Parts: sequence; structure tokens; C-alpha cells
Amino acid sequence: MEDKIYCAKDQREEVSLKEKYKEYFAIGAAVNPYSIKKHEKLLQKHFNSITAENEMKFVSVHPEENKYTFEKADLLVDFKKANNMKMRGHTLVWHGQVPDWLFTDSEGNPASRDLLLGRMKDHISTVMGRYKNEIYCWDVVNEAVQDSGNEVYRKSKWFNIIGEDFIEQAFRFANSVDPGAKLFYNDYNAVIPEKRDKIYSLLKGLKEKDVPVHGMGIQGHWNIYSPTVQEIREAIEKYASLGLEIQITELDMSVYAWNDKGKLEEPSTELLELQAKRYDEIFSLFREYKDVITGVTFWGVADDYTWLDDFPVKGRKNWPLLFDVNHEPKPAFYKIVDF
Ligand code: HAH
Repeated sequence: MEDKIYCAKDQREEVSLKEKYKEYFAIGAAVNPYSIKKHEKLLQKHFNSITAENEMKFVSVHPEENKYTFEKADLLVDFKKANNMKMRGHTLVWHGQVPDWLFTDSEGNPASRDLLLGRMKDHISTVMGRYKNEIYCWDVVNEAVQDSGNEVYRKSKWFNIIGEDFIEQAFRFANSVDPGAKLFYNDYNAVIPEKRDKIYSLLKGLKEKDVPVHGMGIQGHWNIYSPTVQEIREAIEKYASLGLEIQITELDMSVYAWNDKGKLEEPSTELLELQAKRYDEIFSLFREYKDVITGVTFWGVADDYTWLDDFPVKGRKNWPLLFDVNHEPKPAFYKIVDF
């Protein structure tokens, strides 16, 4: 009897996520130099795309004005090559994880528009140029839209110094560096109607000006209570109506509600079942939209390492992914491969 149980479990474990979704979309994971070792087996079996979690961000590759550091990024590119995977580039123009020198001139005064635009171009051409044959799509601009209120643009230093055309400039320049790359705008809360409509109007404006933007990256930092499947559906429809392809770029499903400040020792069976049900509903929806969705990337591989252990509450354990802390498939995994 016991033998049979193990046998059944082993058979279920044979299922490969990327194989199962072959006819639908690429299955990706955010990785770092630690996780490509620690999660190597899971990555090889279940994923056919990777994104560098931090290693291609501005401060990581361009810490000083005349110094680029590509060692860690190259490690991830080597891993992708060795395993025949695709790779997304994340991210060129973002307000986060930027070095201080970027927005200041040599006298310590705020950089001028021309100085910052020049630096942006140098950065894009060096980073995109280096990985031209390896990276098939880029998050050119990340999180440029304000969360609440009527204002469309986040008041970032990029925006304050260059003006609202920093977005258009970044896309046009990226396209000239690698005309073959798919260029994405990427953001969180992108299915919440208030922010969704602002992102939509930004993208519509870019399309009307023939700016080369090819895709909308819906980050997908969701939780077991929200957003609703209907909200996700409406957002996909809306962005796709602009002729953009869609990717879910940073998927994870926190077991805490957004404003929950509590802390769990372990996720209960009920929570894991609820998480599985949500993943199941969301992946059925993704499959329905396989003609417009070209990739779904998880922001991590297994629950032993997730950025959510430190966000939004530092040091609070979370269990947002498909594989548990021992790298075993969770109920959510079995649900989304069962169709
Ligand atoms: C994302 N931001 C970033 O795109 C990614 O690069 C990072 O590793 C993790 C999450 C999400 C986010 C944030 O940075 C701040 C507030 C809300 C959401």
C-alpha cells in the first residue's frame, strides 16, 4: 500500500512545468548567483526562461560613472546558455537600485537634462549591447506610474530631471541598440483599475507616437486574497487591445493580505489549499489568453528563498512559490499542471 502511494507521488513529480506549458507560454524564474546553484535541479526541470533578480539593475552593473561590473550578470547568462533557456533583461530605467552619482554632476549639483539623457543612453547601449544575442526582451522602463491620485507619472529623478519624455527616449534608444529585442514597460499593481487605466493611457500615448514598445509586463506580486481573477482578466484585455503582448513578469502569491502585519510560523493546510486554488484559477485564465501572453515568470523558484521574506515586513517568512522550502512541489504546483 505504502509503495503505491510513493509510486503515485513519483509519477506526479515527473511532470515538468515547462513541458506542460510548451504550447502556451514560456515559464520563467527570477534567479541570482546563489539560486542557480541551490535551485539548479528545479530550474533545469521546470523552467525555460530566467530573469536576473538584481544583477542587471543599474547599481549592480554600473556602480560608478566609468565602471561597469558584469561578473554576476555574466554568471547568470552563462547558466542560461548552458541550459538552453531564454532570458529577460531587468531593468534599464527604474527609480530603484540606482547609484547616487547618476543624478548628480561633477560638482555635486543635480544633473542637467542633457547630462542625464547622455548617461541613460550610455547605460542602455553598454548593457543591452553586451547581451544582444542572449536577451530576447527587456524591461526598458520599470514602475514609472504613480500608484494613487490622478497624476500619471511617478515623480522620480528620471521624471524630474528629464521630463515625461524620458520613457519615450528610453524606448527609442533601446530599439536602436537592439532592433530585434522585444521592449516592455513593467509595473506592479497593474491590474488595479485606478493604476491600470493610467498605465494604459501612458502606453496608448506611446503607441500613438510610434514609440517602439512591444509588451506590457504585469509584475504579479499578488496574494491569496487579491486581486480578483476578473480584475486580472480585464487588465489583460485592456493592455492587449493596444496590440501589445503581455507577460506576467514577477509572479508570486503571498500568504499574507497586503496590510497584514501578522507573522506565521508555518502556512496552514488551509492557506496552502487556498493558494493552490488561486494559482489554479489564475493559470486557467493565463491559458485562455495564450495568444497574447508570451511568458509567465515567477519571482523566485522555491520557498526557501524569496524577496518577500523581507518585504513588506523585514524578517517575516513567506511561502509564495510553487515549491516548498525542501524543493518539493506544493499543492499549487499539482493544480496548475492538472489540465
Ligand atoms: C519589484 N518591485 C521590482 O521590479 C523587482 O526588481 C524587485 O526585485 C522586486 C519587486 C515591486 C515593488 C516595489 O519595489 C516597491 C513597492 C511595491 C512593489
